[in-house]
Amino acid sequence: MTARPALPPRLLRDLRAAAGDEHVIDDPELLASYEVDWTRRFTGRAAAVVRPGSTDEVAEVLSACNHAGVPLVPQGGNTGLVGGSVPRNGEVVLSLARLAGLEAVDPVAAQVTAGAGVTITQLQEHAAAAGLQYPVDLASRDSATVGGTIATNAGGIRVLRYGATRARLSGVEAVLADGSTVSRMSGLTKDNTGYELPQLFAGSEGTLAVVTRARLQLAPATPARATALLAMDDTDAALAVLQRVRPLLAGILDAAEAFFHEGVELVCRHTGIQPPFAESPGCYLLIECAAQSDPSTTLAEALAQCPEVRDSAFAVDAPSRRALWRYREAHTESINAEGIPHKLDVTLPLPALPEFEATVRDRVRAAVPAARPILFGHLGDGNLHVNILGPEPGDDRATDAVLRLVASKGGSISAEHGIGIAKAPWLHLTRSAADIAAMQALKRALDPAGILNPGVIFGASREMPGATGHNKTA
Ligand code: 2HG
Ligand code: ZN
Repeated sequence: MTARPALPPRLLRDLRAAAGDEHVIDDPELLASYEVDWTRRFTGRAAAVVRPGSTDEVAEVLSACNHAGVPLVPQGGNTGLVGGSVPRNGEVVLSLARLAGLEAVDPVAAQVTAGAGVTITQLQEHAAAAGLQYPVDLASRDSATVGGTIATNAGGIRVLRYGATRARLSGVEAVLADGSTVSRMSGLTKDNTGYELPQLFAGSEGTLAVVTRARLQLAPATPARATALLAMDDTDAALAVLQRVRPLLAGILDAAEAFFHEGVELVCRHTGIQPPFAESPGCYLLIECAAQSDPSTTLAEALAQCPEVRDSAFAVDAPSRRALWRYREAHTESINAEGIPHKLDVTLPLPALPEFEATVRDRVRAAVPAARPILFGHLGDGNLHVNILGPEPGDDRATDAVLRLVASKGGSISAEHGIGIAKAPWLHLTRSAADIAAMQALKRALDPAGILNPGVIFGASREMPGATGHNKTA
C-alpha cells in the first residue's frame, strides 16, 4: 500500500473549521475502518476522514478541497462491493454518517425527508411507524445508507415490484464539487422544469455530486406475507414458473430469487443450518408475496399450477419466513468467510439467462482452473451475482471471461452494484464510445478539477480530470 500523504496545512485548518476539530480524523488507527471495504478486496490510504454534520458543512469541505485540488471519496455505510467508497490514492474520505436527520413522514404525499447518513433499516422502521413502508430492501440494510443507496441506485430484493432506488426519489439535495448546493426537495409529483438532477445523481457513484438529503416516496404497508422456497430442475424451469405465476400474483409478487447447490452447501456449512430439501435440486427459487391481507392462499394456488415444482417449503409467520430467506441472504457472508471473492453483478435478458447460467461456470474454470464460481441473484430482474473464489485479488482473468460472456449475450456488466473501481476497465463492453463521451462531458462540467471520487466509473484515464492524483498544492 502507498504511504499516507499529508494534507496541505491550510486545507487541514479549513476542514477543521468546517466540521469541527473532533470530526477531522488523521490518527492512523482511527482511519483504518474507513480504508477497507466490506469484502476486504479494496483498500487504500486516506489522507484524513472528515465527518461534516450538515449540508452547509459538506459545502465548506468541498469548497476547501476543490480550492486545494485534493480529491474526496464520499462514504456512507461502506457496504459497496466495487471499491467505490474506499480511498485508493490518499484521498480525503468524506463520511456522511452524521447527516442522520429523519423528518416526520408526510402521510398525505406518503413521503419523507431523510439525511444521507440514515440507514435503510432506520428509514424502514420510521416509515412502518407511520403505517407505510420504504420498499427498497437489501441484505446490508442495517449499514447501507440513504446517501449510498442513492449514489449507487441500489436495487435489492423487491425491484421487480417497486423499482430500484431511482424510482423512490422525489427529490435530492446535493453539494457540487465547487461547494454550491442544488436542491429539489419540494416533493412535487409533477415538475417538468428542465434537467432532473436527482435522477442524474442517482447511480453517479459520488462522481458528480455529494447527496446530503433526499425526499423519498414511500409505499402502502404490506404487513401480510407468504414465502415459498421451491426446488426446480434448472433455471429454465424456474423461469417458466416465474412466467406462469406473474399474472396470477399481479400486484402482490414481492420477490423472486434464485440460487444453486454450490451456494446452499456453503451457507449450510458456514451457518450450521440444515439443507432445505432431502435432495439438492438444480435450482432453488424463493418467491415472496406481500399484501394488506394474507396472500398465502393466492400463492399456494398459483404454485399448484406449476408442474415444474419438484419440492417446496412454505412459510407464513415471520420466524419461518426468515428461516427460508436465510438460505438466500447468508450467501454473501458465507462466501466472504471462505476468502476474498471477485464479485460480478450482471444482468441478462431473461431469455438468455438459462444458457448463461449453464455455461458461465465452465468459462470461469477455463480462465482460472482453481476458481470456484457461486451464483445467486434476483431472477425476476435477470440479475445474477457471480461470485468467484480462488483467483488472487489482482487476477482478472475470470472477471474478463464472465463480463465478455455477458456482453456477448446482450447483458450489462453491472445490474445494481455499479462500476466503481472494480469494473471500470470493462465499461466499454456494454456502454458505447458515444455514451462514455457524454458521461465524461457531464463529469467535466460538474467537477472540472476532478475531485469527486476520481477513478470511479471511468478508471484513471489520462483524459479525465483528477486522474493523476492530488499533488497540486501539497
Ligand atoms: C445481494 O443481492 C447483494 O445479496 C450482494 O446484491 C450480492 O454479495 C453479492 O455478490
Ligand atoms: Zn443483489
